[in-house]
Amino acid sequence: MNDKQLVAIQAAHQVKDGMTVGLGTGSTANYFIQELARRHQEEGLRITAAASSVVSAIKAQELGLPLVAIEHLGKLDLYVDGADEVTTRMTLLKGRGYDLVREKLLARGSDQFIVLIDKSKLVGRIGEKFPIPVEVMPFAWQLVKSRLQALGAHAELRQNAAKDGWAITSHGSLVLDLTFDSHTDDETLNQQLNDIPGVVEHGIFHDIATAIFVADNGKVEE
Ligand code: ABF
Repeated sequence: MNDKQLVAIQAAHQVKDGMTVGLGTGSTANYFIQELARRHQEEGLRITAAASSVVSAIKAQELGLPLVAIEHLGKLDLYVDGADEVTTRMTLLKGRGYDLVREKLLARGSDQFIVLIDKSKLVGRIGEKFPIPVEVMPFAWQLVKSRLQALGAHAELRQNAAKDGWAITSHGSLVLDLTFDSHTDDETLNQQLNDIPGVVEHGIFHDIATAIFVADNGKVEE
């Protein structure tokens, strides 16, 4: 069993009968979905699930998990997802795979948000290893880019996988990937990005996670 599987199984055992559970997206979240489906089938665990992406919805459906559309949810009991970076203050970088709007919506709407990572994702500051994704309304991208540059960011419009056009999210937004020459305080940057008109959502998840499960060579720390 690999480390991603290990944390995912541990998180799946936090789920209690009758819970409404948000399903994250990515390879770690996939292991969580698998174990949840196993518990649903073999142990009779009753849950209602909501997916943060089409990919996770299809996976959950294939494995027989009862799904509800996000628009029918007033709140969730638990959201479980991976992340790209996590600081010691439990601030996260997420959304390299585009679905950060739904991910943040489910994470914020949930009583608990468990983040599943291996040790390699622990960082001193957000943006240390990866650019910070910012989803923007298509007509707003140039004005938003200027605002971001004024904050000291390099902002690159993300290309699609084939590199023959721009990346479009499932909501029809564009993505600007931000890098900085000098260190910017995560909390301040989070607020600055929240305040820019035309920004749909961004990849800094500050003050949302309630627990981080960190796998390190076959062991899990909380
Ligand atoms: C998604 O999965 C993203 O927010 C994050 O970028 C990524 C983590 O993926 P993995 O678990 O495959 O490392 O939730």
